[in-house]
Amino acid sequence: MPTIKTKAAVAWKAGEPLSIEELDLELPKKGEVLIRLVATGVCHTDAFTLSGEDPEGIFPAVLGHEGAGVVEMVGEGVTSLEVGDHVIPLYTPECGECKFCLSGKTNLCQAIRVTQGQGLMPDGTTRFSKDGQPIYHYMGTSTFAEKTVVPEIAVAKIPKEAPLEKVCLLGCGVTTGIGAVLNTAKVQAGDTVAVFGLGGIGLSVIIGARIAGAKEIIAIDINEDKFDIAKKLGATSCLNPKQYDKPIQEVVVEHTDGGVDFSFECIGNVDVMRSALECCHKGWGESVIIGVAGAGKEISTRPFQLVTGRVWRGSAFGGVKGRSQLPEYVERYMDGEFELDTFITHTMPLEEINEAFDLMHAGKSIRSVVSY
Ligand code: NAD
Ligand code: DAO
Ligand code: ZN
Ligand code: ZN
Repeated sequence: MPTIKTKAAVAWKAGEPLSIEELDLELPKKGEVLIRLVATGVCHTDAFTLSGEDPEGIFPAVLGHEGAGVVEMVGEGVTSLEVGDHVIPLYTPECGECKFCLSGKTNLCQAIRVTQGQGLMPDGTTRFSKDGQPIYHYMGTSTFAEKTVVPEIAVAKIPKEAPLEKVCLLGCGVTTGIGAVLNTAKVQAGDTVAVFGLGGIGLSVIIGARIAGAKEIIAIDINEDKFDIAKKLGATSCLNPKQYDKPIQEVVVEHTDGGVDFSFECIGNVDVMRSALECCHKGWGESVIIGVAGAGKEISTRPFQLVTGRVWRGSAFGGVKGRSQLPEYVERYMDGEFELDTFITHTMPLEEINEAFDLMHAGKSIRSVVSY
């Protein structure tokens, strides 16, 4: 099989820093495309998998799922993409044909779910290798590499005018947050919203809530350094749970005359998920779980919280169907409906990608963007 070389950051083992390697990359097979990445964001989910907490984590792998780039080659039978197209790889594909895609109820296409979860391309093999050893794919995207191969159904074509070094953030974080508000929760003008966790996801929820016309947006984090950005993006008040001697849900309920219309958990902490549910208004308040909790974690609350009208739901990639709906998010960004610059607190070459993880763990970054 013909191969090319690509530089990539390899996660050899859980808990170890990534290692920059030159890998062999097999050219795209039937229904696949080769993408030259221009930029990739580093999301908490990459750190989660690298930590070993992800039950689906497979090593060695090329992580990364928040990228943007240019199509360099198409495999046999690819009809919807051509060389030179500007694209965002999708960890939530859209085949348009499976039961899930046809349901009109979800963005969770299942066409390649099994192999993607195993770190493999749909034919059950990897395209990356090092000295003959297979290196696994991650979330079907593997954007921590100069070049990657992805299935055609996992690629969104976007306008060529879009700045790839910024719209890469629409490959995960920003779309996830805005979409959770507009698609999953369907927040309406005049609603009240509480956002738990002010990383890339939570700040994007704030943007979504502002776009929806929420009258009150309560931003909650234990790191007060996040509050300035939260206010700049539209938060009307900021709370640090550590500053109170009672549960934060009680503080929010008192502050909002009975609770918020919608809350969003953007951390992955099951105790905070409970707070997020319980700060919702009796009778109608809805809480959306976005954060991904560690292996084996479970959520709990008193069932009476649900009996009395609160609703718990979840959201993946903001409920957005990548191929048909992500281009619209790129256009909304280009039209100035929201900005991305505030999110990009750090940029670096691939060689310095471990710094991106350090900054995230230290609470010093919103998004680090690796430029190729
Ligand atoms: P991040 O690390 O940048 O931000 C998390 C924020 O939570 C930080 O500001 C941190 O200070 C805050 N925090 C931590 N513990 C807290 C607590 N007890 N109370 C209040 N605030 C607390 O992470 P991110 O990239 O924004 O991702 C957030 C979560 O969303 C992660 O779990 C990630 O895996 C998940 N995620 C989910 C989806 C999806 O589609 N559902 C997509 C992307 C990311
Ligand atoms: O269809 O069963 C499935 C899995 C879909 C993957 C959705 C992942 C969303 C949460 C992970 C965070 C993404 C960065
Ligand atoms: Zn992500
Ligand atoms: Zn499908």
